[in-house]
Amino acid sequence: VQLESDLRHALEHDELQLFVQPQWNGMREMVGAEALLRWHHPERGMVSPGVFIPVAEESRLILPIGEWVLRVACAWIAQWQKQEMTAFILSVNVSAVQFSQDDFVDQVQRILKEYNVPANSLQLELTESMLAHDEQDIIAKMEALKAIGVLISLDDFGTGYSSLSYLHRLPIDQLKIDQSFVANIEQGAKNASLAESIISLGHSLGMEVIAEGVETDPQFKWLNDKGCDLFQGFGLARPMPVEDMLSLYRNTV
Ligand code: G
Ligand code: G
Ligand code: MN
Ligand code: NA
Repeated sequence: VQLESDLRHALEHDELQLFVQPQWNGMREMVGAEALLRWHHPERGMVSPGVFIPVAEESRLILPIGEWVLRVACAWIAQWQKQEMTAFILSVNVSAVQFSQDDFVDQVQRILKEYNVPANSLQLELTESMLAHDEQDIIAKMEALKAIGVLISLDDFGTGYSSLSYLHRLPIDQLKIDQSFVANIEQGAKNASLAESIISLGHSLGMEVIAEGVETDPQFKWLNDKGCDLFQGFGLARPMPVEDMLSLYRNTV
């Protein structure tokens, strides 16, 4: 309860910050980033989203927080469009609580318009676990988002239970291999064959595949050799303030 009222205060007093973690292609070019929330609590210090997102979801504070995240994201994209970063894609995590709102798609469309941002520069990360809920509603919302032109990534992929026939019917642009499948991959761990299967599955469904939690060069190389399209992880770059990412971007292109 304390955390909840602190979180309400945080939202109103700019204690929330949006970090970004770069995403790279096989030629190690930075082609996008994932936006990740950070909370600088005045007493507790840095509170992880793993801790406060569940609190935000339970209290529904995730709704104003999620809207704030979308606005910050679109404001950045609008800047980048003027700075020769027109192909750069920013991915934003969407909570199941947000996505289940009747006006979610309208909200996204309204914010894109407000910031005059091309829809295909914004990617929404939905988790595989969200797919377990109202199938018709999910399909309808994803199709409405696709009609606007927004990209859809399926986060934490491989940890849920989506059936192939269901996946096939969803307009998903990208599968994000959960980091648990990437750990020790280069040592031929059991998860290596799973990661390889996810890459083939994604490609056979016409989807792009990104690996998260890439911590070492051998992991990057292994995944790249298997045809994985994009890479994200501490071994390439940690989540950082947006200014730092822009410096890194300018130094690497
Ligand atoms: O950044 P970190 O790895 O600590 O993130 C932990 C969890 O918090 C991840 O599951 C991530 O998806 C989630 N998360 C981070 N930022 C956001 C956000 O802006 N919105 C939502 N809904 N979840 C987020
Ligand atoms: O659930 P989601 O995929 O949105 O969570 C992303 C989380 O993964 C972020 O909290 C981010 O800090 C974390 N993360 C990003 N790269 C790595 C990595 O290479 N290793 C580990 N252990 N975590 C990572
Ligand atoms: Mn994510
Ligand atoms: Na994930």
